Amino acid sequence: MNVVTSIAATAILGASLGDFADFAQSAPAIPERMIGGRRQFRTIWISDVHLGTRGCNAGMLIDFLDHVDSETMYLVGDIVDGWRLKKKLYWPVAHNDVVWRLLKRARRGTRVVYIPGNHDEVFRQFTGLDFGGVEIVRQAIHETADGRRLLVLHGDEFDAITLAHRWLAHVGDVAYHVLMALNRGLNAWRRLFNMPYWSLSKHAKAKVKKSVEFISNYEQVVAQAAAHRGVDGVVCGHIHTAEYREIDGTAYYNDGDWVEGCTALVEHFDGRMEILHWADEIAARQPQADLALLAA
Ligand SMILES: [Mn+2]
Repeated sequence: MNVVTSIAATAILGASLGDFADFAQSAPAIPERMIGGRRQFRTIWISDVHLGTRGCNAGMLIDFLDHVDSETMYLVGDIVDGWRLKKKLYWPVAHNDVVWRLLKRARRGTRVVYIPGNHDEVFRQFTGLDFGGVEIVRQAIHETADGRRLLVLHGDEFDAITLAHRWLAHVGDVAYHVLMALNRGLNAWRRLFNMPYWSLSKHAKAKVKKSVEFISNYEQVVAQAAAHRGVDGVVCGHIHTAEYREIDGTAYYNDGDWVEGCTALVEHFDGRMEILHWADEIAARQPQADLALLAA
């Protein structure tokens, strides 16, 4: 095991790998809400959580995990940010609590499939293994309730094709973290005034023509690769842009991220797919609370 792996593993487990199974039996710092009565789905896909970075909206993800349940859950990569952890260890209790909840689901009988991405590629060396009931694979084929076959992968596999120059990726990475810092500042300010979470970078990205071109190009490349594999569609993450599009007869799904958009992809029991925008779900709860207060 190399240094990065052991740092990441220690950070996640707060102990040695041998204690992995015991971790889910411990108590989370933030107690679980709504263990019964959660919204049930056949499948849930989340990715790009980036645990170990300040950009991660762990609180919102904890709220999501406490309100939903599924038969199968795919963790579609970049769950932990190994690149950032390597530079400086940032691991608040909420990040531990996310890992705790994921392991607890596996213990309670959800099939949890973890597909490491490029930021948590240190876990790719554990492909084929099972960590506390979590299967680690490089990609998966998911069959929907209505019989469609979907290729599930993180999506960094297509960077070589979609990014013409590697240095551009690095400039993008720096610009991205500046934008994320602005996003945090803005939302701390908005919270002060009781305004709901608003993603600055999501709106900035939609405005920048180059970024729009990159995203649509990426979606095309991924859908073409899926068509080539003979599947009906593809589920990926990586570019932090939740989407559902039909591209030349191939379904392209992106489950988004928990840094900017705070989204998940879900499959209902009839095979119908939906993107859940969790900031909107939380905001929609607010008026009800206010009404209850008025009624009291
Ligand atoms: Mn990625």
